[in-house]
Amino acid sequence: MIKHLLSTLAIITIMMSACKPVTAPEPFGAVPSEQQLAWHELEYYAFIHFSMNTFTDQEWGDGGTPVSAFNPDKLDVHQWVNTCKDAGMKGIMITAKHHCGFCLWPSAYTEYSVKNSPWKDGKGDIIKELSEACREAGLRFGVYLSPWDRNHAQYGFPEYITYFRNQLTELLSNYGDIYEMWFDGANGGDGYYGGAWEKRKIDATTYYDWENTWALARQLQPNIVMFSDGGPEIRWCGNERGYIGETNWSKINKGEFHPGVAKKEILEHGLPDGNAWIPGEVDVSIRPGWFYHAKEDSLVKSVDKLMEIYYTSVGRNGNLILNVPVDTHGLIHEIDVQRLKDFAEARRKAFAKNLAAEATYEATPVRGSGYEAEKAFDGDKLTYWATPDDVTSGSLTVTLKETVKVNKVLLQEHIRLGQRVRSFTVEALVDGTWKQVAEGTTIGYKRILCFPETMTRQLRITITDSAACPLIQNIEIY
Ligand code: FUL
Repeated sequence: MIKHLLSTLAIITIMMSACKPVTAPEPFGAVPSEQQLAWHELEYYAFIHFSMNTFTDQEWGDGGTPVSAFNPDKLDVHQWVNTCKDAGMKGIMITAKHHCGFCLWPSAYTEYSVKNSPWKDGKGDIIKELSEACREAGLRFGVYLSPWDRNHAQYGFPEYITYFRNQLTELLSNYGDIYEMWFDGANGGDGYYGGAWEKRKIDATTYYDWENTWALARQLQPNIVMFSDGGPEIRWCGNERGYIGETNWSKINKGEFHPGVAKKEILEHGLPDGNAWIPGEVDVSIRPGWFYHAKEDSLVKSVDKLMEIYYTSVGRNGNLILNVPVDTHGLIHEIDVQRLKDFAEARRKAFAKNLAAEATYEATPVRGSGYEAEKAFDGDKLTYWATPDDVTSGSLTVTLKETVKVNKVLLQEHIRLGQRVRSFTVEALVDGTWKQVAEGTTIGYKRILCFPETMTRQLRITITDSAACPLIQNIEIY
């Protein structure tokens, strides 16, 4: 009887420990906001540079060109939107005002805008047309408002800040949802300045009183994310050539940088222990310049170059904002339209079949029930393979349906709880031995590693070091 009771007790104890709920991992370090998470998922969107510069064949207009020069004869925002949508882009960011100060919307605060141009007899509003066309097509809409204004008479004086905020208020109040606001770092220098034709210097750390400008933007658009060299939500990648660091943490220290004042090295790589989630955005143009120049028609980047850029931006935990200029007709040039299509097709081919979708998986160690290897393949953004709290390394093996050629692995961390992985390797089982085919440092929102084509049926991904227990949300193999 006692023996029976003891064995029953033992069974109950075993059952109880097996049912012990596995606790969820705690967030680690700085984590993204809901708005930043939504921004990460956009991955790839368009920059459109269009302004007075388009008509003067310049990159930086001095602000003194008469408004009469702005006169596109076939402007069609639907052509822009369709081009970007067909290209697989998720949104459009437009230069509402570039450094020359010319406004693509009829601002009430300046005469230097479309309202005094011959285009549509001064009745047009590009920001209105484009924001509506984007909304209809399901694309996000973003706005670039240059802090530097080479046209405005009061640039460099306190009055200009009021002007700048008035314009920001117009843009963020009258055109629906704005997903991202772009504040460029180019600041001060010579210009027209209402006819003064002089050089105006400002202190970029104090002049704009950014904290209050950002607060105003947030009040008008609670879901907005703001880009500049130092955030506050999205940071520059430190170059305009289409790449972010191979090691790329989505964190830097809050308040350390200002638009126009930042260390490129830190922008390129982020900081493993940065105190704020401020991920990097890679801005690059499909042509050498940001604005349209007929002489660059033969210099549109090749599909190979664009693919390289894709892997060194989206493939390295950075969003890609690819610029396509609008020409003097008010259209995206046909060469660029075709190139964007071909680039989309090349991506479609490169990622045609996720071989990991039909596979079996095994991981060690596993945190417990609900955190198994399978969770990295279920397409659910809220589930992931995790190790126990005190374990900062682990391996996951994928067995494919059959032996095939593979050359790419795509990994995603569950960044909702912070970025953790410091290093990892990818091995393939070739003729019975494990052969390392790739290695990497950070993962973050998304990491894509390309390696020479390898015939294999089994791949092993090993997280070799992580700042806290690794949480792997998604793995794809191509
Ligand atoms: C730079 C600007 O000066 C360029 O003209 C362009 O707008 C680019 C995206 O940012 O800093």
